[in-house]
Amino acid sequence: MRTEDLYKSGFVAILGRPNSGKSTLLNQLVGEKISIVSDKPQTTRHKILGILSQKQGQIIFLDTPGIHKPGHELNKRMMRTVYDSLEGVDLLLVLVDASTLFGSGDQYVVDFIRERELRTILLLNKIDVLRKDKLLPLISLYSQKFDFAEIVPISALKRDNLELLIQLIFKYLPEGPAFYPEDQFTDCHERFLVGELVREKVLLNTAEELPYSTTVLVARFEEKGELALIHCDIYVERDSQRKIIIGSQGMKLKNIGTEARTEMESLLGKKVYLELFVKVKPKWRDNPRFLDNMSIGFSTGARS
Ligand SMILES: Nc1nc2c(ncn2[C@@H]2O[C@H](COP(=O)(O)OP(=O)(O)OP(=O)(O)O)[C@@H](O)[C@H]2O)c(=O)[nH]1
Ligand SMILES: [Mg+2]
Repeated sequence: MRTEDLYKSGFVAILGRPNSGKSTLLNQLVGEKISIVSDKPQTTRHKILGILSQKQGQIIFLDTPGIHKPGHELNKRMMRTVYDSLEGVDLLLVLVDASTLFGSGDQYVVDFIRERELRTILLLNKIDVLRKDKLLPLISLYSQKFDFAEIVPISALKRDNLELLIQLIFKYLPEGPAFYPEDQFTDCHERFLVGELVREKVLLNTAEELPYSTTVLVARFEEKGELALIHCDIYVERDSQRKIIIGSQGMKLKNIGTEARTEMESLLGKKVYLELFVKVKPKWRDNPRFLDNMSIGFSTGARS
């Protein structure tokens, strides 16, 4: 039997700086919206699993928080999640935002992967917004820094080169069984995913420090036939932030609610009655019990 005829499977972690496009890539590879995406760094706080089942085999992707120097306890836990995600993986995908200049944050990522002894594919992402003449110098810069198994320019957003990437990943995966049923695309609970959708809509509707200071707890998730009753508490650190999220005459919160509800309805395939409350919890980012409650720092969002 030829090696390309074998059924292959394995775990593939997606790593990189915040905002490099990891969650966009996970969603595009799996073909489902699993991991939330925003233009604000440090959007992903958990390990998020996405499963791609094809005729050749099954790839289990792990989206991770962006690699950054941690300040708050929240960030330390996010980085712990990155380390935990590497355990037992067969392959690493390291994403860089090729549309920005190489800087100290990128060097930090290179040093991070140098310390691991894992086979790594480098993905130069966002080539849709990159001048063509910038690509070759970047490839040569990175190839001097680390012995990557492959270097592939992609656009996660436009799906450029993603089919090629999937074939390359299969090339490096071992023969093995399917770890999940073929129709399953994540192990995250719906309860976790709806909370993330609310957080995504808050991120997309706010700026500056708010995205970092916001978190969401799903207080109620009840399915009654064709209806889902969902109640989420949005937590911020200061009353001024609470006012920003609510907005003038409650308009911003209403908008956040409408956007989140629409996506929840397509996720759950039923009507959603959504209630949102905004609460103040000073310094929650350094509160271990509160972080435990949100399963931040545990190995998977599936726990929520
Ligand atoms: N132009 C362009 N934008 C992209 C591409 N991939 C991702 N983006 C944008 O980059 C921003 C960050 O994307 P995410 O997928 O949230 O990035 P991330 O690496 O998961 O970020 P963190 O979770 O914060 O670590 C979003 O605004 C995406 O739309 C791409 O290929 N091209
Ligand atoms: Mg992300």
